[in-house]
Amino acid sequence: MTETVQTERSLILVKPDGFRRGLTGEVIRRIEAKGYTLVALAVVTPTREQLAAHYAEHEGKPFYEPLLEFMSSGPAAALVIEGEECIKGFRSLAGATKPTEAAPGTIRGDLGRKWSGTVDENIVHGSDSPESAAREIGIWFPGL
Ligand code: RTP
Ligand code: MG
Repeated sequence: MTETVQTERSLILVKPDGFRRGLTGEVIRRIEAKGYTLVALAVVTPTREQLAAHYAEHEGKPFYEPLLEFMSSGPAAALVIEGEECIKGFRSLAGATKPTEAAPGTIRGDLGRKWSGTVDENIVHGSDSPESAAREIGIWFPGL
């Protein structure tokens, strides 16, 4: 049986730690090298409202407030990418949530480490499902 390969979109953030460290270009290089297309790209200073919407699933968890503080600590880059199964594919490029557990070869494994604080500063975010992608694209690129 042949499998249908989905062309889909994903919302990517180069988080404030990655942006601050000048890693935006490296993240984009890896996305393009994988064969995904850039559909939208912006430098954003996340507002509390955007972050509360983006991370609504984590409200009430112990790391929620530190996470919002970290995510509003400076500018970030927001991207919409497109490609076959790019949601799952980008999360493979990103690696495991904790930089210390992410495999070498991944963005977090190659470039992330423990800097400070209570949340994992892990350079990138990528949508985890088509539903999340549609919701998150609406938060960062309304009208796209
Ligand atoms: P993301 O949503 O940012 O792409 O990351 P993820 O799916 O790999 O991880 P998730 O469980 O959704 O958590 C969101 C972000 O919160 C921070 N976090 N820190 N215990 C901790 O220190 C902790 N747990 C979560 C990370 O920045 C994580 O990416
Ligand atoms: Mg997540």
